[in-house]
Amino acid sequence: MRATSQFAIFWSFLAVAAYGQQVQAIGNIFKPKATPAESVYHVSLLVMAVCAAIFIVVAGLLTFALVRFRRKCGDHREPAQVYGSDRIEIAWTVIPILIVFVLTMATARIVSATLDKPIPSDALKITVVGHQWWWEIRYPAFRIVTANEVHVPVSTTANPAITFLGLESADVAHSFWIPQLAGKTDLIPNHPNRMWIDPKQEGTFLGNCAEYCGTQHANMRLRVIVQSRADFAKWVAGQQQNAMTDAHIETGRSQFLSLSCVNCHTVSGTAAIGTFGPDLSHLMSRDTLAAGVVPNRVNNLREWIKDPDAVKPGSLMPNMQLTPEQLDEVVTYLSSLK
Ligand code: HEC
Ligand SMILES: [Cu+2]
Repeated sequence: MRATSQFAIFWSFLAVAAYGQQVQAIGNIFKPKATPAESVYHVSLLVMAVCAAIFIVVAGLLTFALVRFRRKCGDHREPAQVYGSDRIEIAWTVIPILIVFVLTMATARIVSATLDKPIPSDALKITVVGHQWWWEIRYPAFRIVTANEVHVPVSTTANPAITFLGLESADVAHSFWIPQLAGKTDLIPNHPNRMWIDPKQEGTFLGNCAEYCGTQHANMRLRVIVQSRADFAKWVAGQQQNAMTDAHIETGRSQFLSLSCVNCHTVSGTAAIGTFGPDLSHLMSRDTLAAGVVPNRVNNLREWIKDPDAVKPGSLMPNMQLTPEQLDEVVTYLSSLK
C-alpha cells in the first residue's frame, strides 16, 4: 500500500472520530428522550437489522463462492459458463422490492403518526423562527420572545406535557434538530412546518441547524431546557417581567438607547423594539451568546459587542465601532438584564 493512501485512511479515521465527538456533543440519537425521537430510533434499528442481514447474506455467499470455486492446483479447465437464470433474476428483483416495501411502510407509519398528532387546545405552543445564524423563540400565549434556548416543561406519565413547535424561517431554509427529542424538520421561508416534543427527562438537550444555511451554519446551535413544571412556571414569570431599571445602570441604558442597537434589538419596556436580531430583554438568563459560540459571560459579551466578526465571522451584526467608554456603559447595562 502506498504511503499516501495509508495517510488517507488515517485521516478518515480521525475525521470519523472527530465527527463522533461532535455527535456526542449534540446528543446521541441512540438515547432518545421523547416520543418522536423514540420512533426514529425504532425505525433506525429496523433499517440497521435489515442492512446487517443483507450484509451477512451477501458477504457469506461471496466467501462461499471464493472458497468453493477457487482455482484448484493443476486444474486448467475453464469453469462451466452460465448465461442467465430466470429463477435467480426473479429472486434478486422480488426480494429487494419486498425489503424496500417493508422499510417504506415502517417509515411512513412513523412519519404519519408523528405529523398527524392532533394539537390539544391547551397544549403549549412555541414558534421557532430560523435566522442566519440564530434561533428566535416565541411563546405567543405568554408574550415571551427569547433566542437560542427553548424552555419546556417535562412530560411525566402522571402529567403528560406535549409542546408543539411551529417552525418558520426569516430568510433561507434551516432545519430544527434536537437528536434526543425529535427527527429533523426543515424551516422553510413562507411555508410553516410543525413538530412536537414530549421530553421525558429534565435537563439540557443540544441541537444544531441541520440544513446548510450559510457561513455560520455550524454555529447555529440550539438548546432545549426541559424543566419541572414549577421551574418552567418560574422561568415564564421571570421572562414576562420588563427589563430592570436600576439607578446605577441608568447611564448605560440611555447610552444603549441612543445607539442604533435599537433598530435591531428589543428590550421590553424600552424604546428598543428592533426585531432583526435576538431579543435582549433577559439576555443574561441565557447560557450562551450568538447561538452557542461562546458562554454568556461579561467578558465574552464585551468582545462580542466590540467586534462580532471576531467572535463569529460573517455574523449579521455589524461592528458598531463603539468607543471604549460607550462599550463599558453598554456592557454594564446589558449585563444587568437578567
Ligand atoms: C443590523 C442589526 C444589528 C445592530 C445594529 C446590532 N445588532 Fe446585535 N445582533 C444582531 C444579530 C443579527 C445578532 C445575532 C448574531 C448571531 O448570533 O449570529 C445580534 C446579536 C447580539 C447579541 C447576542 C445576543 C444573544 O442572545 O446571543 C448582543 C448582546 C447584541 N447583539 C448586542 C448589540 C448591541 C449592544 C448593539 C449596539 C451597539 C447591537 N447589538 C447592534 C444584529 C444587530
Ligand atoms: Cu440554519
